[in-house]
Amino acid sequence: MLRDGTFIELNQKTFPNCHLHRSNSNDVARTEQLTFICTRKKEDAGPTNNWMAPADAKDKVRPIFDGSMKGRTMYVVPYIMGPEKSPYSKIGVEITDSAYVAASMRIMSRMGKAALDRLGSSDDFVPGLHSLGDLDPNRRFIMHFPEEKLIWSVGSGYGGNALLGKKCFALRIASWMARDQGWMAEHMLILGLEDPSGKVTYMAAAFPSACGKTNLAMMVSALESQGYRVWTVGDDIAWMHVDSTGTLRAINPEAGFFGVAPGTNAKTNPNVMDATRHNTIYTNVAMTAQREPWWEGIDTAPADGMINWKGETWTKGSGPAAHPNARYTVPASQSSSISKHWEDPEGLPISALIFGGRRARLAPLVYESHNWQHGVFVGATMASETTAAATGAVGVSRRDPMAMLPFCGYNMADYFGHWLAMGPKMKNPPKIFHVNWFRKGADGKFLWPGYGENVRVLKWMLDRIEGRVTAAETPIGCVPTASSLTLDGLSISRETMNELLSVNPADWTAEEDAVGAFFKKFDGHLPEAIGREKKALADRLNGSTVGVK
Ligand code: O2Y
Ligand code: MN
Repeated sequence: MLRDGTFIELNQKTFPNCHLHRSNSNDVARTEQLTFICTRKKEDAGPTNNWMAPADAKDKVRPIFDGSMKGRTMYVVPYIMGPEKSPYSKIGVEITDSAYVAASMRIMSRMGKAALDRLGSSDDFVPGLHSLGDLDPNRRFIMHFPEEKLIWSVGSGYGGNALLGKKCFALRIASWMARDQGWMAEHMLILGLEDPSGKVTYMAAAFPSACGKTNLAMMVSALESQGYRVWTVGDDIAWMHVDSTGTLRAINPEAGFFGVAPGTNAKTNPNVMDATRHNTIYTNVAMTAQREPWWEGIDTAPADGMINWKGETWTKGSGPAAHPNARYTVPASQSSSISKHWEDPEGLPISALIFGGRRARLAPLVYESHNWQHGVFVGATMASETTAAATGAVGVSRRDPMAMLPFCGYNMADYFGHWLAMGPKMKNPPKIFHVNWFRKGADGKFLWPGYGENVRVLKWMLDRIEGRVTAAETPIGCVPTASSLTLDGLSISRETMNELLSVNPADWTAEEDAVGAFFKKFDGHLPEAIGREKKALADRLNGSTVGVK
């Protein structure tokens, strides 16, 4: 890769075994519009997925694959998604003509001999065929065939389009398998919150892309001096099973972090800044004159002599030096926040599920759902406002149930039904919360400091789980009472806290109209329980009953 320019060597003194890869400038992010779920019946893919019939999809893509690897090296990449010894792990085999993809898969999964040894002579694996093709966006397709557990991807060498273990297998194909087999494949980070006694409580959290999942999973707690510490288990995907005792247990199917670099610094994620000092592949970042990686929002100022992500000399005013979707790929084991239990074969017991989004005006800092069914409704009605980096349009609210809109491999209404069916299988279902770190005041500034201070909200959840604090009932769920959030050491006024926790029934009634319009897409498929929860919320908003629990 160094010889043919696929990799550029970074400063080996300050960044040992770190390399820079520059992707084609038309191939810089996963492409939802070119991603298809190919099922025999269109309704099995549902109204939120692009659909193609399997035979049509293969006829369309086969000619693009034809001869595409000629003259290239073909890599056969057997890999395990999940810890090597876990009964919940699954095997994939990716065939690719990209050395960068093979090297990245080695960081992101347990790849090679471990996978072959586990597979033995079994044919129980998910095959994935990948070729860079000619990188023409008009000849780029990411095809999923969940009925035969097969992935075909051509025309892109980037991220989720090309590292087939990640979004394609661990979410789209796995969500289909999970529905059939009675488990859950979710777009969730997994973290452990340690309390002063040393007890660790595990939580899984779903946020749409660009809401800071990796930063939350790797957080340095602002309450560390009080004995509260956050341990990382995973930053993007959780596979969860109900064990024989009725406990929901989660494994992280991945072995590394494929995180977004811009905005990452010693304040937003000190753990990953340390972790990425060695053995890291950087993609589409800029490079300083000292051959060190650089991006917008890093701790150092831009300097003359930098090379931008396209390999051109960067000058002030010439645009961003790093691509906004520039990435680091780093082994999870390199983070000092990694939990000593992150590879436990049986997975970790989950006590809380958290949904979240970026809502400037609407959602309070945190609220708790009434029960599992209500929590599923909270997840199904999630939405997040777009950032400039993602779409170019700022502040447009996009509905993203359970943060799975781009990743659910089947009809999303049936997915809600699957969530509803999972609750009764659990002896003590996790409490379900919703958070919003991004609420803004009238001056347009964020009301909550975020980052390491978010541990205060996690601590409130822990106190709720343990039955130690009260909550005030609102029409949407329960919010913290004035004294139940630990705010010592934080300079935030009572008025700001009131604003952060306020629930405005008029705003929520308008939100319910938007939810209704979204649900209309699902016609006859929407589970009745979701409709009942919607009606109950409307009634509560009309009556606006408030109390203390
Ligand atoms: O643009 C890409 O290919 C990466 S998108 C991504 C990467 C890591 C974790 N999550 C995401 C996502 O979009 O949710
Ligand atoms: Mn993700």
